[in-house]
Amino acid sequence: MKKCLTLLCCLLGSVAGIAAQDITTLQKIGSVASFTRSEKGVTLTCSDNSQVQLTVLAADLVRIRTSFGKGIPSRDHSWAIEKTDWPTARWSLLTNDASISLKTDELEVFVHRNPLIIEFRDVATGRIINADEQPMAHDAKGLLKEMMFDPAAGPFVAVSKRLGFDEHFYGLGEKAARLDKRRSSFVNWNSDTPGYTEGKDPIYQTVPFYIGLDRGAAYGIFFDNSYRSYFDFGKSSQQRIWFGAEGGEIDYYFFHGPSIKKILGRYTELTGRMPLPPLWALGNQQSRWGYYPDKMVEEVVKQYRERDLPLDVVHLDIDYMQAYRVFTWDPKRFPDPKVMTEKLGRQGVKIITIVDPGIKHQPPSAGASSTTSRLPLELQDRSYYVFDEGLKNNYFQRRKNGDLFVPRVWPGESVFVDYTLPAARQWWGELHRAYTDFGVAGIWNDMNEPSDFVDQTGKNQIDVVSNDAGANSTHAKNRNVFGLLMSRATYEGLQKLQPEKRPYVITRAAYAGIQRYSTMWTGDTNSTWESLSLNIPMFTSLGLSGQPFVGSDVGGFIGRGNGELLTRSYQISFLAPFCRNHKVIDGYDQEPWRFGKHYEDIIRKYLKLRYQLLPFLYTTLEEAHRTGVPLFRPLMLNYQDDTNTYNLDDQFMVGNDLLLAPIVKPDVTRRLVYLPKGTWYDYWTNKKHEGGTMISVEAPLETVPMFVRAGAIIPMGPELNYVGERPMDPLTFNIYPDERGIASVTFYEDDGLSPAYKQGAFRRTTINAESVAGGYNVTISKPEGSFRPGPRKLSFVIRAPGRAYKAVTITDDGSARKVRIS
Ligand code: MIG
Repeated sequence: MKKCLTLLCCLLGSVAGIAAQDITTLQKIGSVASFTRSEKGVTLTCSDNSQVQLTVLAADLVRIRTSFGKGIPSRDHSWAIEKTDWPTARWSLLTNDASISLKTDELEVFVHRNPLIIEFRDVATGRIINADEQPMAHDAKGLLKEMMFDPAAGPFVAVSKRLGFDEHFYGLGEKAARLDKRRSSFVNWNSDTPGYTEGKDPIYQTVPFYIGLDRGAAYGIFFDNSYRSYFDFGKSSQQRIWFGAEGGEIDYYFFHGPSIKKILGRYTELTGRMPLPPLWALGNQQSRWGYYPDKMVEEVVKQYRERDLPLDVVHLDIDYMQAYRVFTWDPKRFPDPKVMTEKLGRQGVKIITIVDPGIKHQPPSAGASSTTSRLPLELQDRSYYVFDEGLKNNYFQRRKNGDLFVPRVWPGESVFVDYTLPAARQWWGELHRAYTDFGVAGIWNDMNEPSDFVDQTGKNQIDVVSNDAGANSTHAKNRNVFGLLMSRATYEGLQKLQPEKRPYVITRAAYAGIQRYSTMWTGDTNSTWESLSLNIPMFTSLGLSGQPFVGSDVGGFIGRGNGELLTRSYQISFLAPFCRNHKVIDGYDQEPWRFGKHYEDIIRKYLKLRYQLLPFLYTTLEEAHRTGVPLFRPLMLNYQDDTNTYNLDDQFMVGNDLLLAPIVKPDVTRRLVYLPKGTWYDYWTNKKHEGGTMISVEAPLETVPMFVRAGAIIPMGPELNYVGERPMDPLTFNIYPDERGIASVTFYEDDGLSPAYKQGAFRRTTINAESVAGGYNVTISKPEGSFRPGPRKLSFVIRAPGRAYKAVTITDDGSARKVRIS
């Protein structure tokens, strides 16, 4: 039997390229010979001269760093980490001949000396939360050389953990996979994978962070290693899960829960949180590979306005550039971009331009040189300022032998910037003047895996060296952080060019920590039901990996969709942070009206609802910014004790209060919906349902099953066709009382545009409703923060079935108020 399994693994391995590694054959770390104690932890020295450093960063956060056969290097650098200065947390040390134990107020790290096995125990319950299944190991003999991208960058390092019989796994960033990652395995190697389907792995991003959930208690592990990495959550073994990488250190952070929300809070404290994007970024967005010339963009906007469809943003794909030269405009297609953005601006529409990392490789012809982005066509062909400047300043990536690295991307032969160089990042950031000067509102970073048409595996880049904060390391280490650093350069550039505005960046590739700089979308999906069904598990998994601002091409990118697919797609994305319809250049058109009025009318209903829900969405997004808990949630995040939710990934929640059960199959107009314990209101009918069970719900094409948690108050604004069309007035508070007749909300607002919210220019208002004497008393507390929205009307509506209550409207003057509804 065992033989069969091994054989099967080998067969699978040759296809998947991963299961074949048998990490049990790797050389295990020696036993603990001695240790030293420091203020923040201990360093173990092992019988084979390896060292392990255990550092207490907080009561619920411990870092494990291991170096095989030598001492821990003094260099300690990561592009992912934001916070390094942790105040010393209380911890104690207990040692004897057999073990060394570090104990914080929450977590005990218990180290068996021989063999060296690390266990994490919950101090409150004494339970082992997580334990090594075998000692940490490395490939001292080069057994895995064959499968490594760059054997010279190795050796392979691996950590092996015991697999719980009923343990579930979540997170791991962007994977074309289901919510619960149990019994599957993954590779992280940022890759351009157009038309990916479920199971395709890796795809664009690397976030080596996961959450384990065992018997209701969660922990987190962030393996901060940017080499090609592997996570096997019990696919190749029933006893063990393991993670490893093709080089670098074992360097991981262990987060103690037991609450997942708490873990996300810590993880995003460590790797940074999402700054608030401009409010208009929550508006509806429309894109198309091939929106040119300017007249076509204007026509799209005209159609949106004439058809009364809300729209905030149009994206310009690669065709706006002059022969794919980044930071230029094609003067024939877009003769006057500033006039265009102003014209669209008057209709409430903003422009976002795509920016690829590939800079056209174009040595200047004799005599020609310029530093403007708007040379006439003939002159740009002779001299391209971006190439000239980058070359002169030595900002471009080079091979080990000193040659420029020349990949092939959209401009043909190209060069890439070494974004690990601070000066190069700054230069790249400032180049965005070519857009901000013309009124462009945000930047879309594509192709930053980085994609290379010569070879998508990265082999063509194997000897490309990046400065890497002085380490001068090769592609094996830097590929997975390329997108992160490009986005960072973009974000910091926009911040510098327009300090009064919040930057808005979208990226395809990323590494952990990306949320500090950029939002993301899930790349080149298909216009198929299969692809659509991945939306929910992918958005929720990204949220569980620190990335709250996510979305997918509405309607799907590649292939021909239809009205039903597009409509169902909007019924998910109208509540995703990033709501953008996008289509490949040679695909059938899929703007909301393309399949006829019937579908267009339904889509309009959802887009209008999204805009009305902006106060609710923004409040929930601010929570993500402040706490790391995402807007778009799997049910298990809100109901961690409910095992029914552990692999439920065709439903989602927005914040704590809205629950949706979309249709992701054709020709289906009814479905089962799981409602967790508590009372739920059908959003469309106000009908009440008792939760803790499955219900069967009608879902004709015009209706996505949508429920509100009893106890919630959902703030909604007026109908809008774009953000800022008119003030958020009136604000309507829809009250959904729970069994005790109580409901509440803490509502957030700010100017939606500037970074002033960081200095307290926001308003946070708590509203409580309580059933008293046949009516409701509503208390509006005195708002927090210095933002003054100006006078507006507040309406309070009780959404309970049965007896009709009269809505009450007051004029808000920012003071504490009491309202009676009878
Ligand atoms: O090689 O810019 O994912 O959204 O439309 C394809 C053209 C390059 C891939 C992106 C897609 C975009 C397309 N790009």
